[in-house]
Amino acid sequence: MSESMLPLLTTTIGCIITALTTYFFTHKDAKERDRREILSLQNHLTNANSELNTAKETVKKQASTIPVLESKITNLEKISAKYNEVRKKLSDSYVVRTYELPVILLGPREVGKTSLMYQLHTPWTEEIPEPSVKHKYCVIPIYDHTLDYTEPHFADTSINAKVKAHLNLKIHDFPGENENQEYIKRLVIEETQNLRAAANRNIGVVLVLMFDAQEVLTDIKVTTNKYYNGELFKSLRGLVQQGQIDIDRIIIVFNKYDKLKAAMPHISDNELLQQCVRKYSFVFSGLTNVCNPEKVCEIATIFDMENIHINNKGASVVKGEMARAFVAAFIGRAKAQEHFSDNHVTNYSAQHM
Ligand SMILES: Nc1nc2c(ncn2[C@@H]2O[C@H](COP(=O)(O)OP(=O)(O)OP(=O)(O)O)[C@@H](O)[C@H]2O)c(=O)[nH]1
Ligand SMILES: [Mg+2]
Repeated sequence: MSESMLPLLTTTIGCIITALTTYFFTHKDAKERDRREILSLQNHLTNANSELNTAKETVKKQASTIPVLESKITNLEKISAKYNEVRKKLSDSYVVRTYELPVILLGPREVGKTSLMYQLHTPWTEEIPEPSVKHKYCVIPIYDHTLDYTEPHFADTSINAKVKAHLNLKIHDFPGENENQEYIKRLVIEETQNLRAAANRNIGVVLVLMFDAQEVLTDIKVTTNKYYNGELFKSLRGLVQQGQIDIDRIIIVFNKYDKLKAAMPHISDNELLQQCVRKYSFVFSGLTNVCNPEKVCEIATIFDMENIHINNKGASVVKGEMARAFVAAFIGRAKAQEHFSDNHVTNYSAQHM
């Protein structure tokens, strides 16, 4: 080899070494990258396998709950069908509202207050009432009526049901002594408040003023005078004016008419009734402004329990007079009139008011 070829050879060998070195290092980097990539892929594969296993587990578990869920759905469908049935029945049923009209029987001893209560409450009884010793009351149904509006049903307030009103009389009976009048006064105030709260209609308490018609034949008894000049009657007008009580009807009852008629058989019933009214005019003049005179009526009655089968008069008429205005507040005046006619009473006593 000539000397001139030596640099060429050296250069050539240098190039080869450089190429080999470059190849060696480049190849080494690629291998490292591949190794890292393989490691990363292995990690991904492990994670994916683990996720797959978890998913398989979940699917397995869920598959086992499907029959339970299906059975639950079936049960819920049954309950839903039942609930719909109950809803239908509830909406076809009624909400019952009970309204009570307070009626206060007033009068001195032995005029027949308890006898009237018996005739309204237990007309079949032959028991002779004992003189009363304390306040008693009884409830008498008079009319049932379906109102023309609906109310939420108490069993499910999302359902509206028709309202059936049960109308009752609540009849209060007291011993005929004056010392009961303070209590009666408080009761009338309380009953007025109850009535205003419950019925929300223009209704007031009914007072029944009872007399022993035999007194027409004699002087009025001291006890009768004392009773009707008592505390209650003095304060009635004031209570009405203060708005503490509402009086809707005053029924004047001349009881023991059998005794009066037996003593004056030739005088007409109407004339006897007017004699009674005149006899007690001092009571009626004291009732001015207690209640509208048109709402006052009188009737002669016989409530003798001893001879109830052959000798009784007026209990059902008195009941009708107690009930009419109350029932009218729910079904209207004309309809109430059909059920409780007012042809059997007069109102002569209003002339003295
Ligand atoms: N003959 C007759 N007797 C009657 C009549 N009404 C009631 N009596 C009798 O009169 C008496 C008194 O009747 P009660 O009903 O107890 O009178 P009351 O007003 O409740 O009397 P007290 O409870 O004492 O305040 C009883 O013996 C009754 O049988 C009637 O119309 N005619
Ligand atoms: Mg009594």
